[in-house]
Amino acid sequence: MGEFSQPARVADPGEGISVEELVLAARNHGMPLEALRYDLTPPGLHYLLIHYDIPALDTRTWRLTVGGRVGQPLTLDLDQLRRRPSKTVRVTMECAGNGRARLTPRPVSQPWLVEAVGTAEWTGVPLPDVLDEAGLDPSAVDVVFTGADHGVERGVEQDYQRSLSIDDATRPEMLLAYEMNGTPLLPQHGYPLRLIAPGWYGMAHVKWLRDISVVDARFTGYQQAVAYRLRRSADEPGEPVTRIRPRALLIPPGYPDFMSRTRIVRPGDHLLEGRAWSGQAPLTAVEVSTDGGLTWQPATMAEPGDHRWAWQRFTFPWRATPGQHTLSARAHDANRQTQPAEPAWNQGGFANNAIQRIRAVCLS
Ligand SMILES: Nc1nc2c(c(=O)[nH]1)N[C@H]1C(S)=C(S)[C@@H](COP(=O)(O)O)O[C@H]1N2
Ligand SMILES: [Mo]
Repeated sequence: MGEFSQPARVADPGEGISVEELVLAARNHGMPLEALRYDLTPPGLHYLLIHYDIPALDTRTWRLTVGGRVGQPLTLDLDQLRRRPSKTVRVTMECAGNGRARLTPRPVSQPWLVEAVGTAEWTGVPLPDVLDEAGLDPSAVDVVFTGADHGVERGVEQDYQRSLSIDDATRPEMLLAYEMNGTPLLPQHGYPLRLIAPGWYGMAHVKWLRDISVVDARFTGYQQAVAYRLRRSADEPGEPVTRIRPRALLIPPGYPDFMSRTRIVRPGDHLLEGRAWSGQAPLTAVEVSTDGGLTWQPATMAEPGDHRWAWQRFTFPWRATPGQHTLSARAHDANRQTQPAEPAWNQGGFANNAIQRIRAVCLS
């Protein structure tokens, strides 16, 4: 693997956030944590991650092509997609780089803390229906999704492309979405069409989708084989980043200090509230700690209802006493996975689901 096909650079010891990282952070905003109070993230508060530029697509000329190892290649315009049977799925999406800026050493890329998350209702055509109509050839191995955006990453010029295996691509929840929360996709969220891969980290949900190609060998594009891998060093192939690890986040209680973001709370009873999710298995429990992780107690969780792929609200009554407090929550899922106190480091800074710590000062 050449020098330029390496994943992200790692910051030197003590190297602060650079102007390059600030340029990314100013384009790609997170969800303010107080927006955890909504089941559906209000428009504009959902996080954003855009590798290159937002393409300007005109639906008079835009088409989705479906080809490769299929019996019947398809070319579909937006009206043809909209006339098909549709489905709406509520999905919590999280960037695989969420938590990256807390790693030491820091992988140099979009410097997320914990806020690269949001929940929306996506409406569109089930992907398996479209693949079924095109007719998968017995030689089919992967399905490759290509966006209309184009750029250079670590010296490799590319269209944004990701793949799913045939088994993953034909799951019933996979969606070609043209609406977010009941209105056409906004330009920044992939207008006119994007893939929605419920349960997967954000990179799989290809925006500005223009082509679906079925291929007869494992796809080795940059975003699949180079970028989104869990590796300890730059010269190992690593494991692919796939589904979202369990995570719980609390709405920071009280009110913030402008610069330090320390929370100020009044003495007495508070109802702590947050949301928790896992893309790997249904949640089984959420616990809260108000003493910096020494002791944990179960939170009360709302039922998921029909929304297997969306976060779940939890609450925890807390009596604040004067002094300093560190508040945390952690999620457990049915795969017996939970969250670590300290992040497991990897080269790209992916899938860091270490437990959130909120500093609160209770004034007497
Ligand atoms: N075509 C294209 N699709 C893309 C991206 C991109 O840069 N180009 N970014 C991916 C990443 S890394 C994430 S986290 C999600 C973010 O989706 P959102 O901006 O709608 O929240 O989109 C994914 N889909
Ligand atoms: Mo991402």
